[in-house]
Amino acid sequence: RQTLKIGLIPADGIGKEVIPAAKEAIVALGSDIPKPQFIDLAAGWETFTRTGVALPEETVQVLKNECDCALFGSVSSPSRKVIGYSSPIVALRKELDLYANIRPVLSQLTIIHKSNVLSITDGLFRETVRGVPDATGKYGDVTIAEQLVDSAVYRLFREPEIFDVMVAPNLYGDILSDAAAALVGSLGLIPSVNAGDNFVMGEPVHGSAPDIEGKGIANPIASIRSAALMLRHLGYTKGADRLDTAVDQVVREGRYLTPDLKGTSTTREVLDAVLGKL
Ligand code: NAD
Ligand code: K
Ligand code: MN
Repeated sequence: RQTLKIGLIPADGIGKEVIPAAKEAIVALGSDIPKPQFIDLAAGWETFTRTGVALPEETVQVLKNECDCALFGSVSSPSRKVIGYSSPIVALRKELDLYANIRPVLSQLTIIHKSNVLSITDGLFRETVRGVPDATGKYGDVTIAEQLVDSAVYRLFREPEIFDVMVAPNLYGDILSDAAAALVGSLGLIPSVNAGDNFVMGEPVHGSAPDIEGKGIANPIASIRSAALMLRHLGYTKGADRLDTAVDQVVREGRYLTPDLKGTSTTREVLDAVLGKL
């Protein structure tokens, strides 16, 4: 591959601030990845108010036919029912067959040394996960355990080290991953990828953060890490490692942190610190 075509869908709110930051970090990787070519694509609440559709057909077609991968920011979905509106991120996951949303929550402190899989007892979901391993309850060196969702939140806060990997249906995973983000310091740190067999889309776990929108203080790290996850998924390990290492160094040094991590730096300053490490 000579070029890497990356669809950029910042969507709403701080998505417009953190996705451009991730773009700069990708550009800084130079020859460690194929030459990136970015394609700006529309989606979200603002797009809906402007055009009447939250996910324009053009966005879907360009992603399907022209892009190797994509980065999605965050949508400001209204809490009330708005006729004609439905969440574009949910629609995109369906359109691109991105059946898994993978959300690694790492803390600089916990050493992971054993694999557990949490399965919520949701009938089909549970049985499907249970159906994967052999009769010994093992799959390779993965041991499968179960925990009900309410007590899972309780145990996640009391003894987070007992969990290595949690698999859960959308709603439970969504709640547990925001809770896990609090444990490690901030939602602004946590990346995800929406992955299928044919496409991958990086996306910070957080939303459009209307409370800090436009202030230039959104933490760009979740988006930079989402770019790293996306690159790793495509096999560009060196580029992904460089992004992760640069971010780790900046967080560990603690000199340039946004207010969600009790720092006083701006998005730009944190990004510049990361670019400096790259
Ligand atoms: P949120 O994730 O936007 O914000 C929760 C809190 O975390 C806020 O205090 C916010 O300031 C803080 N925060 C989040 N990201 C941050 C960052 N990068 N840097 C610093 N602080 C950060 O959740 P919310 O307030 O419940 O939702 C706001 C909007 O986002 C809603 O319209 C919701 O529908 C939407 N949303 C979209 C997605 C998505 O696009 N997949 C995900 C979650 C929420
Ligand atoms: K998001
Ligand atoms: Mn969420």
